[in-house]
Amino acid sequence: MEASDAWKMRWHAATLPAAKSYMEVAFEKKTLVCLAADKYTMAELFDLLEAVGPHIAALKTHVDLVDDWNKEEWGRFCERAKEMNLLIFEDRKFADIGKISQKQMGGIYNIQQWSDLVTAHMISGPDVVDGVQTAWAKASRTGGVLLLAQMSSRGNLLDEAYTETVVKAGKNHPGVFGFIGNGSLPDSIRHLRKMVGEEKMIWTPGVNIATGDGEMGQRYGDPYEAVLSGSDCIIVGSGIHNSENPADAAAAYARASWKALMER
Ligand code: 5BU
Repeated sequence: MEASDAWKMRWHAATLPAAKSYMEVAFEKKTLVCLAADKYTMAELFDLLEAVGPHIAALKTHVDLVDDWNKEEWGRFCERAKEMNLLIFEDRKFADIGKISQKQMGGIYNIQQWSDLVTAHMISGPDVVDGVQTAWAKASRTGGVLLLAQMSSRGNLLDEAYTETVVKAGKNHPGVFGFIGNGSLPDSIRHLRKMVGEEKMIWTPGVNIATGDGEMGQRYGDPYEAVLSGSDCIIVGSGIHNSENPADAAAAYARASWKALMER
């Protein structure tokens, strides 16, 4: 079997190189897991990456959460992630006008230099995508934007009409890698997949083997169900990093996600 057999229509329809890279890595490692590495020190981040790296296909960061962040160690952290064949995904949720989003890709964290993927809200209009893409281009790099079409948190304001508008605008945009969907509700994912079609990715946070309510309004759905419903990547944080054995937990999420892709 090759990656194209595993991913079928998604593989053939994909246009962004980053989408094929992700699908290849996922195929090689038999995992559709993106780790949400929500840790607050560089040492914890390194430990988590070493433990979990073999079982994941992408690494999601919140660079501004890290108490002892510094450029040198962050550089090494990203290098290590690359050695482990991971896409680096900064969940920055850009939302400003295009030119400011472009500048926010730089600054002290210099996201444009090390990220392969970033998130953006389309609340300010489609130019946010162009802003982010211009930043990568100026840094002589390429990357993809995941637009927030849905969210996993309770009471969020991304209603159906908003989701539809985002998908319509993002679906044919070459700089859009895909959409964030609500991993806690399989029906929402199915609905989103219908709107999105086959070409773009749907990545879903709000996934935990223990389904139900999480902390502070987070909601969780089952990893296997999320992929069966049309998610291409399950974003898992505490389900992995808060478990007693993060490596075993990550392997379990990987198995569930891969089994679902094979059945899909
Ligand atoms: P958790 O520990 O698995 O609940 O972490 C979820 C991660 O996904 C966390 O880093 C959030 O910032 C991120 N997230 C989310 O939970 N829900 C959303 O709708 C979006 C991102 Br967008």
